[in-house]
Amino acid sequence: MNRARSDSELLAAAREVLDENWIGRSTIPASGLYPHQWSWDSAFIAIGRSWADQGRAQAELESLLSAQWDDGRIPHIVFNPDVLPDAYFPGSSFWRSGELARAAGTTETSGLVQPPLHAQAALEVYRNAQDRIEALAFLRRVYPGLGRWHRYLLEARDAAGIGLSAILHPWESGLDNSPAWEDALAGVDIPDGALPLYERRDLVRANPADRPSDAAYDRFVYLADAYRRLGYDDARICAMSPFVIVGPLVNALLIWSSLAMAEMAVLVGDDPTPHRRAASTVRAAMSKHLWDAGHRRFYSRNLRAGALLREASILSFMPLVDPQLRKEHAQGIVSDLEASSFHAPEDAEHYLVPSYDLTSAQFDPRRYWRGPVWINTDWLIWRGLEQHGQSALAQHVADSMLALVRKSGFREYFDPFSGAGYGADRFSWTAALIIDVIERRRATPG
Ligand code: 2M8
Repeated sequence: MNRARSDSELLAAAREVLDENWIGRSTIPASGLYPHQWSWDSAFIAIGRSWADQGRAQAELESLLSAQWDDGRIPHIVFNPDVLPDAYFPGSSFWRSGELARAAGTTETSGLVQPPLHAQAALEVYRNAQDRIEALAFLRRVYPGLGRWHRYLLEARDAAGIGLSAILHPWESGLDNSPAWEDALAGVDIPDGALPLYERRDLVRANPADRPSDAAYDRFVYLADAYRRLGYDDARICAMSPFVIVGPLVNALLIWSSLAMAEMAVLVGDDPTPHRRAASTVRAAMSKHLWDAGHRRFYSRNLRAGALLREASILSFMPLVDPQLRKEHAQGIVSDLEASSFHAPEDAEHYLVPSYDLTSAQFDPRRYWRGPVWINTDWLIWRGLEQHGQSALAQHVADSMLALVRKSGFREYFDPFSGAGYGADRFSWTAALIIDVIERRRATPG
């Protein structure tokens, strides 16, 4: 049980979680369930750390970039050589990155990617830095790798040549088990004998009621294995895979991060124009291919089926992180956030923002990405709402984040009605983003 804590106590407790999860060069998401470095977790963690620990914030992003592949991809997992090989499945022996010429040096990694928050994180590390001279040197070090990362996403991952970056696996979405992928996964037939033998490690370390089903996991493993068999060749997998999706989270973060790249370009003496142009291209493509004017919502598009995946998930709200999002689009998102599908009645206990439609039969208050509140998606919505002048709703979301952590601790995710905490405990991005909420509110009292 957590007693009500002041902001200062919460800050100290959050920093303790991050320091406990520090493994000498980066921070693991949580001990037990996630004992390696995860890509977008590190971006969130660097932002949280930047307020009081510039050194570790920089190291977090630089250690991730040191595992970047020659083709520019930043792998979604960088394996920690100090834990046992079976500590997490799929481990390094599944991905076999070391056998590929394009994989980084001796560091073992996965071959998938995760949503591109990294450039925005690097810029925030610079902005919050205590030592500005060192921070500028840091930007000069990371800028070229981040530029290669964006080129990879904008070129190798533009599967349909429409200016949008595709994901090739639900693990690449960051919202792995979301019902948003259900339709597309239903189209994945596993031929007899094609599924490698495997043993789930997550069920040993977490409550099975919180985790993806076995049927979903089989598809996750089959798709990852197929990608590896093709040598992580994007052109081939984009042409052959049954799971090729362009969505609003990855592409909105690509816009936000491209605008961050433009700011960094000015700071390091490079030309910002290509980054601004990239942001505009992706924004126009999102408007054309992902916006559903009837529902006034952004959806993911299944490129294989050539259709929108009309699922009411939290993914639809992510374009708010684009500061230049069209007014009409921002208004559509705000009305959705205020409607009963994502906002329980004010008079009963509730927390914002559930990861899936509260009124849907598929809503589940505790299963991984199928309903619970997650602090990282809340944080993205909070920052997005602030950018679009929606301060009352933004404050409501930030209050929910703080209330959840005060009630249940730094958990991985939370029940949107009772606020009960589920999944891993002492979870890094929850701690990091709570630090950002408290520090930003202190820096800009309103
Ligand atoms: C979850 O994903 C991993 C696979 O990458 C898993 O389920 O084992 C997701 O919540 C993902 O967004 C997150 O980055 C990762 C580590 O926190 O866990």
